[in-house]
Amino acid sequence: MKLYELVGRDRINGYSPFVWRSRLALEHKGLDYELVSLRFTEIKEKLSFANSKTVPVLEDKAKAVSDSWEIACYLEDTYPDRPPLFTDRSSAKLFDLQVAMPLLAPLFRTIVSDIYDILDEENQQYFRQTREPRIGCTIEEARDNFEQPFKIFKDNLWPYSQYFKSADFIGGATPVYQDYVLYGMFLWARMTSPKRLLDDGDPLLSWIERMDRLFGGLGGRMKYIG
Ligand SMILES: N[C@@H](CCC(=O)N[C@@H](CS)C(=O)NCC(=O)O)C(=O)O
Repeated sequence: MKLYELVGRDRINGYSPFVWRSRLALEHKGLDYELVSLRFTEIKEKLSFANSKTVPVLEDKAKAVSDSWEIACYLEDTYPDRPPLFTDRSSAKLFDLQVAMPLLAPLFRTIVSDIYDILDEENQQYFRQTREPRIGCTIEEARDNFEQPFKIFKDNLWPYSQYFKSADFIGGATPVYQDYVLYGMFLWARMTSPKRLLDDGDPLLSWIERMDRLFGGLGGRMKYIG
């Protein structure tokens, strides 16, 4: 099995929050996979076989699956004898959407200039061209004005901080796909940005430590790559 992922200047460390979801889902299922590293500017050409303009793409036997949600469903349906990713597929899908606008979007605005800094020159140019229209300002303006989106992000973390006061994982005693969705976002930020997102004592920090220890400490080994 091959998982296509996104790397920066170092060509080594995949940091995409969406790829992390798929990678952790593969780990959860105990499946073997090979990572194929791509930079932004390589995605279109290298993933044309899968008809995809984004990572992650999973290649399994003769099949290519694009989009992290589709990959999760594919793994669940194709490998039902492995540990289940979902306790309830519809609430997992709803969670996927609940993370998108309230958390991923303001966090992206918070760290967009840090992501820019971990890219090589050609990809910086591509990132600027594609992301500046999306955020409605320049990378430099975003760098200087990250406090407002950062506050939105932190405010929207409230239910999660509350929840982890009394639960180990979103799945309860063991992690489910939703844990990987949320944790993938924190890995993305940890790898691309030197900013500290959480205050001491936040129950989310203990959950992140538990997530860091899964799969032989895979996530825990991920550090800032800038
Ligand atoms: N909904 C997609 C989103 C994937 C996505 O946006 N991937 C980004 C990397 S984080 C990408 O490949 N972007 C390609 C580009 O901007 O050219 C999923 O969940 O897989």
